[in-house]
Amino acid sequence: MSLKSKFIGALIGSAIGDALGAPLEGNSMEEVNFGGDWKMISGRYTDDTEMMIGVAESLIENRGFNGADMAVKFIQNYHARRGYGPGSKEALRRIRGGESWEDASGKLFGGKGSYGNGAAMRIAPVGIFYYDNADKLREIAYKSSHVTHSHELGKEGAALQAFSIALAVQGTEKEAMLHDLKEFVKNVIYKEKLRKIEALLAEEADKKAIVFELGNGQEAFNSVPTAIYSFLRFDSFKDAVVYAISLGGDTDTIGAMTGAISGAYYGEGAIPVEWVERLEEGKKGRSYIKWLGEELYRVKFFND
Ligand code: AR6
Ligand code: MG
Repeated sequence: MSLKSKFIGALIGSAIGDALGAPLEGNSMEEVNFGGDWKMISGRYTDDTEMMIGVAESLIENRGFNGADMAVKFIQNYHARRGYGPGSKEALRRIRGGESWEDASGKLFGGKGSYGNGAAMRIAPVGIFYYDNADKLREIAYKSSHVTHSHELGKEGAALQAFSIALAVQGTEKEAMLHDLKEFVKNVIYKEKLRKIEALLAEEADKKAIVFELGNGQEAFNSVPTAIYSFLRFDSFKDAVVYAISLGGDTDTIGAMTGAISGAYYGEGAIPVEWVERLEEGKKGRSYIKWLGEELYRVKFFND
């Protein structure tokens, strides 16, 4: 499968998971009770995709990372109705008010910074653009997180999600992926979650156990591991994303993360057409998101 199809698959996959999960956000696992075929209800994406678009635009325009510009992209693209987390909203408000992108995020949550999943949910462009350089990927994952999320756990969650996408682009065998992720990750909370993923895969655990052990919440450490698990457990884009959303909780974001890894692994062609066709179109809709994937590919390999 072509690398280009993987680049596009990661971005479209992320948006699809977001739009599929969005109408169910905040429902418990029991409430997300679905039967038969999974339908995309409105096709509208949320803040996850709006911010992912900003990350991609900034990487393309700057041929790499530029924090001040990335902050500007987030602010320009911002629509309150997309449902931003309170931390991200506050960081962007501060930057718009004149604080530097280096300083703003550190003021949140009593000076601890956010460990919400908002940095990891938008990281797909970093995962594909730096898929062949783990050190650079970590550096840019941390820096791009820092615009809104300065807590170590928020940054490490974004780096872990980005590296999962990178391994998926590389076509790493699923059996080898957990090993590589464990080697990569630095924080003990994530190390422990990866150990749990391994144990849960071995025992084909039920959904209750997954939610209990891995989480389905708005914190990066309660969502990134769940997305990795959902990807690893199934053999198709569709099954992985439907499963991730069926766990309830932060469905749009865990859907987006699972969709990004799965899209990078299986490629654009593996994403159900009926979902892609339902994804919103318009100025920054599905055609634009696909174009961003093509541009990231062009900038990376042809540098023009
Ligand atoms: N201390 C306590 N709670 C925290 C901390 C902290 N240091 N950091 C985060 N939280 P936020 P996001 C909790 O607000 O990550 C949207 O629906 C706190 O409850 O930075 O950008 C997206 O689609 C906080 O409100 O937002 C995502 O699903 C929450 O984590 C979701 O929101 C999220 O952190 C996350 O967006
Ligand atoms: Mg959202």
